[in-house]
Amino acid sequence: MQKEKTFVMIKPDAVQRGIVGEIISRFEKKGIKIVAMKMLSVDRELAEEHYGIHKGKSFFEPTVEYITSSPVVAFILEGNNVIEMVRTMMGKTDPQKAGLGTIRGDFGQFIGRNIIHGSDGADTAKFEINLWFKPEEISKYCRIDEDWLME
Ligand code: IDP
Ligand code: MG
Repeated sequence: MQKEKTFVMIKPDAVQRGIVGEIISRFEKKGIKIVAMKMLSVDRELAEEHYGIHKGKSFFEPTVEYITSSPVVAFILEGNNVIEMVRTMMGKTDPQKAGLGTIRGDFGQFIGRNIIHGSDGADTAKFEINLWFKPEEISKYCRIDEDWLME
């Protein structure tokens, strides 16, 4: 398994509903390492770049408005196969279809208020990490449980 980084964003609805800690806690308990984290109010330019791949689709404009409506918490997670692992932990895009036990399945009800974003592949992760973070905002360290997570 390859060590990789992924970009995750806790969306405005989850910040407003006070479940940031619970969501981050799930990643921590899974043994996934946080290597960068910040709260920020997203401007239109950043939101449009982030969702650029969806430009022209019906949900593009509402999604840009959603993401810019109130602060988000953005972070970078690092670990083995972490891109896929985080997508699995998030669940399907539509919280109604996401399984119970997933973040979207447990905390969301509507596709337009789906709690969290996570990069969907290696290229997207690279693009999004670059878009949201400067290199000096990313920490390098070992967690004390690392030896006990791996076989
Ligand atoms: P993903 O976040 O699971 O990767 P995408 O298809 O890449 O899903 O869509 C990006 C985001 O756009 C979704 O997380 C959601 O916030 C929003 N979105 C996608 N499809 C719809 C829709 O049909 N209605 C409203 N919002 C949508
Ligand atoms: Mg996506």
